[in-house]
Amino acid sequence: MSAGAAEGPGADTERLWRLAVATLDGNWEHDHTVPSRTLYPHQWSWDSAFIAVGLAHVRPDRAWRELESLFRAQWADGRVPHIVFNPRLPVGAYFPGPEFWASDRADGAPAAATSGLVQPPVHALTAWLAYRRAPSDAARAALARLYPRLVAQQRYLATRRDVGGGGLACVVHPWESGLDNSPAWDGPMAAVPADVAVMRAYRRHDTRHAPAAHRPTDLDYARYVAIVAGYRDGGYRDDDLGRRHPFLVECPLFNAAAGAAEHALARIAPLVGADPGPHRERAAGITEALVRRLYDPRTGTFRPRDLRTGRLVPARTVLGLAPLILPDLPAPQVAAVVTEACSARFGVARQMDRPLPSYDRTAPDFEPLRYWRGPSWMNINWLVRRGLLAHGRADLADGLRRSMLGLVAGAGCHEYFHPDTGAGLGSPAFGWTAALVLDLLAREPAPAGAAGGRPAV
Ligand code: 2M8
Repeated sequence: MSAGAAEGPGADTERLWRLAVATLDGNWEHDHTVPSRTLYPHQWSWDSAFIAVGLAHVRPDRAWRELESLFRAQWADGRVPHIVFNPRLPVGAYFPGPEFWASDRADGAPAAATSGLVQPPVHALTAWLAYRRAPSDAARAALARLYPRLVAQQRYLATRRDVGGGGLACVVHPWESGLDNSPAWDGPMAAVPADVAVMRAYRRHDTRHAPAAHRPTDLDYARYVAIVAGYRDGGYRDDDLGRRHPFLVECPLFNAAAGAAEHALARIAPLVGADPGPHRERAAGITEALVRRLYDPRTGTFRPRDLRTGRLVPARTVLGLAPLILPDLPAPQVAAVVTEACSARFGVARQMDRPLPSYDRTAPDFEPLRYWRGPSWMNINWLVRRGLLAHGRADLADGLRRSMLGLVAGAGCHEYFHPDTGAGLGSPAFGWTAALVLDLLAREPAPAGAAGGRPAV
């Protein structure tokens, strides 16, 4: 891994910049950016949010089109679907496709075919960052159009999804966490009956494009489709989830994103003539609930709570580092998260000169090649880096930034990376990797004549 390869302005910076812009351009699809032309050819919710951050540096108009096309598919209850299907693609372009989700049969679904699940609500944060990067009248108008939709997204999570009643939203499927096969979900998933019959009726699409050893297992998929089928058959209603739904988990990353969203909405509100006060109050409430419900003082870690058992899951995953993005995280929890991040589980020699893996490196079931069970991902590292900066740890944030750029310098804009060798894994030409590299690079002076009109910072 060439960790230092992208340091400072120069040929390598320019090469990375051009590669990232070309990747985003290549993945642009009429009103959104696909995460990957092969593995994920539709629009994904949190991918679009991260991608908007990168687009704001080079094609700000597209940043707003990206977010607005996603929020046009918002459901009447406020949920923002985790996939918006592109009707121009053939049946079978992705599994499970629109025929499986059958959103057209659900109350309150939009005209577009979508999934019925959500993903971490990072959108208000990234909309705010996109605006700050490229403020203009058009950007402010887009923000004004998005604001009520972002508020509705938060309201949905705070009301319909507070199944535990403790002030946190729960996820009803591992796909909602964004970290699909994280070891955090092994316990809660073991209780889900696998629908092998349903799986036999379909063909997995992902293993045609990536090695099976780098992806979730068939058993994982049988459970994924079983959970969706049950939720779908109940009309994607949330009213009695606690009684009938097999997977209900409060996730630290998901709720940290919801808290960061309220902080961002408090910044956006005055720009669009709204009151920031309620957002500040809700932000404080989420931080308090996260610490109360998901922080374990005995181990000094944040971990998901399985609402089926009432217990915190034992696995120590990178999900537990995400609360660092909350500017109001209390000092003892900040210190604990930084200690965990710098420990042998996630860091190296108390520094951040290697990208964070998605799972505890010292765990016996750490798998450096398999998706969210070990590999390093750009979006999570980007979030943690923001958290380090928010809490005055520029020293660690700089190391993390260098190592993230080193990954892309060495392997290109891959979906994920081997956490030790830096080898590129999953899909090449991956959207959020490209977008977040632009955001990391934008700190440097613009290389002369760089593609995409790189702004001076
Ligand atoms: C992965 O998830 C999808 C299902 O939503 C899949 O495995 O097919 C995850 O990495 C998720 O976080 C991401 O948003 C999505 C598209 O990049 O792919």
